[in-house]
Amino acid sequence: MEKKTALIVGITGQDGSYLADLLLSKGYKVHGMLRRTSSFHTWRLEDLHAKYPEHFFMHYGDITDAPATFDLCDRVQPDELYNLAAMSQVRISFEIPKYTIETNTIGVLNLLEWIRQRSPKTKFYQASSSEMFGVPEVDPPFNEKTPMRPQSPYGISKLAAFHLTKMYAQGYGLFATTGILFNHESPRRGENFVSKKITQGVARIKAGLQQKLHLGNLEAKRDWGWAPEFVEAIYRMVQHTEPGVFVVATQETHTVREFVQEAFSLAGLDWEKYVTVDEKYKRPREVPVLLGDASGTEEILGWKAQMKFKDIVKAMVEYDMENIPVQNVNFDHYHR
Ligand code: NAP
Ligand code: G4F
Repeated sequence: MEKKTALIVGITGQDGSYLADLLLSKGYKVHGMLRRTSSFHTWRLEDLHAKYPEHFFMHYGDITDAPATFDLCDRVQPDELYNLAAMSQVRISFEIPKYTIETNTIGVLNLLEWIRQRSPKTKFYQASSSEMFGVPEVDPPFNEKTPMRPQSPYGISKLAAFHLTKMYAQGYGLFATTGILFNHESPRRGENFVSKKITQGVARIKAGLQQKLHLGNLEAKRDWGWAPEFVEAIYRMVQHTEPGVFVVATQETHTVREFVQEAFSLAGLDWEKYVTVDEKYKRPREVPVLLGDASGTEEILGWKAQMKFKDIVKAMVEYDMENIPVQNVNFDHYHR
């Protein structure tokens, strides 16, 4: 049988890199879009060129650049197009709201338009987010039917893209599917998300390279899962017979404080000696609690989260203690 071709937009990020691993292991030809940056940032994909020289290809592009995006998609002709690209940091979205909406909403529209105009058979996946729920008028857990009330430019940009994806599926009969993923972490997590900031901070403090870890709201609760498992759920959505909306969550929630306590205790450190709360890491609007109900996804796709909170923290702390970051993770001091 002819091998399938996938285009992953956002391949250099946490999820994109795990999805590339997964699809390549299944025999896919995988193409990825790479943004031009002044420094190399392909560390998550390091060995893929060597491991899969005939199956792995990278191309420069940017989803906000419609002509270049159309040209790339025309050349690749993907059977499956996975959009994982985003300005994905919620706090920063308050500082660069226009850029956030251009990337997270208009960028998605560019991809959907390419499919509608040029390749209606291409299956499309859009990375939606539990941040879209924001502060709904109902208690958690949140599922596919929960009315959404996003609290950040990021959440709003993702909600617009979510509706566009559904509209293109329903209005034009495209296979445009979307997962509402709750937070998911791994050693490949971006450095300015709270989990990685904590585990890198622990590693540096233990090694004597850093004295303090400055954090924002310790009381926020998140439903934290394991990224490689969540990427498996994405794959199953695209293989399903029809497009839909799928919540992906562990169905457990923990505070940032619990994450901190667990990470420091794994390193034999008393967190209260090192962690300080700094107002500048708080957000103009917070989402105080996220907890998902993924029963619909379990029923339809047979997917259920396996990795538990404590095991996720442990895997991240162990990785960072073995790979001690050179840079101080409090580098985002310039936040106003
Ligand atoms: P991530 O690590 O921040 O990766 C984002 C990716 O998007 C990177 O490859 C980035 O490229 C790329 N990108 C950003 N702007 C772009 C543009 N204009 N054109 C092309 N590529 C662009 O995010 P992640 O954690 O893997 O998450 C993947 C997706 O799922 C994102 O859409 C995120 O919003 C969504 N999501 C994530 C979570 C989570 O907990 N991780 C939960 C729900 C939804 P550079 O490397 O060049 O920056
Ligand atoms: O790790 P975070 O920055 O993740 P957040 O805002 O929940 O967003 C992540 O999950 C979303 C899914 O719900 C994704 F769509 C999104 O792309 C991203 O992956 O913050 C988690 C919590 C927040 O309540 C934040 O206020 O941690 C709190 N926090 C406390 N101190 C901090 C810090 N967050 C960051 N980034 N840095 C801090 O110093």
